[in-house]
Amino acid sequence: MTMAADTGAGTIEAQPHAASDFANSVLAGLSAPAKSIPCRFLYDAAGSALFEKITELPEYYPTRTEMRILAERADDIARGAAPGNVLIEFGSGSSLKTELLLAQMHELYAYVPIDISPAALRDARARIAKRFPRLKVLPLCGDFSRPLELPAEIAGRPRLGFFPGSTIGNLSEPAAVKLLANMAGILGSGGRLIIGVDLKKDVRRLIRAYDDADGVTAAFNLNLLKRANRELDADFDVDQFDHLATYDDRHGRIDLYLVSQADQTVNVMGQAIDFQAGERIHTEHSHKYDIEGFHALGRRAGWRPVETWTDAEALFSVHVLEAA
Ligand code: SAH
Ligand code: AVI
Repeated sequence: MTMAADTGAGTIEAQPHAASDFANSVLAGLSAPAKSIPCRFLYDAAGSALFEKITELPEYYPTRTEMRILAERADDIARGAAPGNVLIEFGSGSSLKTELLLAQMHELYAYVPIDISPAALRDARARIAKRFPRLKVLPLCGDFSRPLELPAEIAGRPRLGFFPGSTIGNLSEPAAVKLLANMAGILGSGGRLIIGVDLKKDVRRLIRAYDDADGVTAAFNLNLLKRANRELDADFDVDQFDHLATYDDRHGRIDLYLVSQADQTVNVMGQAIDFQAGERIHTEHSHKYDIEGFHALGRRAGWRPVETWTDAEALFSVHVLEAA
């Protein structure tokens, strides 16, 4: 269960079970025949900071393209937020995109950013509170894929959801349908969700976005092993692993891996894990959709597409969905 971590100016801490979730997930994921670590663990304080650097890379088109679409459509989007509504954002990170909407959404009752990264929430809250001093900001630190305990203060208030960044693409299709269906439950019948979705495109362009020339995405991926060393008493030699981004045409997704450069044994919490040279740890899916495919996904989760906007190059899409 996700706990209300903060009301206003209080502290924002990781959930009590976050440490054991990381330990259990790494041990289970590295003991399986095909090794993997869930991508939600990419976002400790260092990972969140590296993600912000990714968003500024010339190769990483999604952030600036979505920002442009949101800036152009902010008036239309804001019309869906009546005075007294609550804006709930899933995987809010820096909340930079949200500022574009908040500037046009007057008299919201509250803004509830939900994120697994306490560091990202702390920075975002400070900035939002400074720019919008009259807005009630109620951050929630936790995993949006698990049951959420929303702040009691927003009970009974109409809600609007915001899920930008194509974070939906980081979930497998069944998990994405489940999450979207949960969001429909949270936002209520007739509730609306504004969601950003990355689109299928030239594979070379996609690969470049996930394997940039400066190695920032590599550092973001490898930080997972550094985090295990910091938090799980592991002894990964990070120089003995390489970042790899591939495109899986059948599933329409980028896959990130960490590839062992040698036969080696790593200790994690006293458990020895063997790697063969060339063996991979899967660390992230990033699904790319076409408009129809995403609408079909939304419908399976109980959502009706209301509006869809893309940029001139059709790199990225922003949708307004309504809970059926
Ligand atoms: N919305 C921002 C950030 C996207 S990065 C943007 O569009 O730029 C993805 C964000 O989702 C990160 O801040 C990460 O910490 C958060 N996140 C990833 N998995 C999560 C999970 N399972 N539960 C809650 N937050 C999660
Ligand atoms: C947050 N998420 C949508 C990013 C993506 O594009 O899949 C995470 C990321 N991974 C590597 N670069 C960016």
